[in-house]
Amino acid sequence: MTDRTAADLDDPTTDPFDVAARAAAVIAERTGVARHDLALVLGSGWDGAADRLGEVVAEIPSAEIPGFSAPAVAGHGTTTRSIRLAGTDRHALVLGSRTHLYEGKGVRRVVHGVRTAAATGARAIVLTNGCGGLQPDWAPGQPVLIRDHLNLTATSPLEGATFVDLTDLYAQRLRDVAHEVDATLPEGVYAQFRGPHYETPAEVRMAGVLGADLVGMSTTLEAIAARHAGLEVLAISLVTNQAAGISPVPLSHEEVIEAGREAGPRISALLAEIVGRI
Ligand code: 8IG
Repeated sequence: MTDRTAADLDDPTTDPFDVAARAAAVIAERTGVARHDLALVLGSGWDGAADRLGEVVAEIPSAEIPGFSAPAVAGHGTTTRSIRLAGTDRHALVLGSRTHLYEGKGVRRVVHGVRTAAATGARAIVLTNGCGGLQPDWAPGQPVLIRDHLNLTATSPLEGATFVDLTDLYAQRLRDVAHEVDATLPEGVYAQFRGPHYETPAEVRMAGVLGADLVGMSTTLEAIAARHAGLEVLAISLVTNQAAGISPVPLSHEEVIEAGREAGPRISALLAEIVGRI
C-alpha cells in the first residue's frame, strides 16, 4: 500500500491533495489524535530541537504514511511524531526529515509533508533548516528568522494556473512572536539553490547582490505549498557554516558539527518557547 500510494504521487493524473488526505487519515488513526494544531519540519542541525516541546503521544515510521519516501538506507528511516504541547491540549505534528529537490523524486514529494500537515488540521507550520550564511558577523550556530526568499530552483510546487500571493509568506505575526521570545534574533532573506553541490564563491556573491543573506537547498518550495494550503509559515535557519567565499578560512566540517552541537540547547529552548506562543 505504501508503495502504491508513493507511486500515486508520481502519477500526474493523481491529485497530490488526495494523497495528503490519505496520509492525514493514517496519521489520525495511528496517533489517535483527530486533529493537529501545528506542524514542524526539522532540518539539518534541528534533530533534537523538538524534544522539549511536550509529551510524545505517538511516533510513526514516516515510510508507513502514504506518499512519504522509504528511507534511502534501510533502518535509517525517520519518524513522524505527534507531540502534546506542554501544559495544553494542543498537538504538534513533527516531521523528522524532508525530501529535498536534489533527490530527484519530484516537487510533489518535496512538499508532501507540508500538504499532509495541512490535511491533519494544522493552521501553522514551522520550517527549520541548516544553511550557509552570507553575513560575516553570523557565526556558525546562529539562528536566523527567514523574512523573505529567493526561489532559485526554477520550479514551483503549484501546478496549473494557481496564482498565490506571497507578499507576507513568512508571516509577520509569527516573526513578532519569535521576537517576543528573543528580540535579538536576526532576520534574513533565504535563497534556495537546487544543490546538492554547495555554491561556488561567485554564486554566493551573486546571491548576495540579489539580496540573499542565507543559502540553502530547502524551505522555499515548502513555504509556497504551505501558504497555498492555507498555513501560516514561520521559518528559522540555523547558520551552520559561512557560505563559500565569505570566510577567508576554508570550511571545517568539524567546526560546523561542533557549532551545531553547541547551538542544540539554545535552539531547542527557542523552538519550544516560540511554539508555545503560536
Ligand atoms: I548545512 O553553504 C548547509 N546547507 N546551498 N549552501 C547550501 N546549502 C547548505 C549550506 C550552504 N550549508
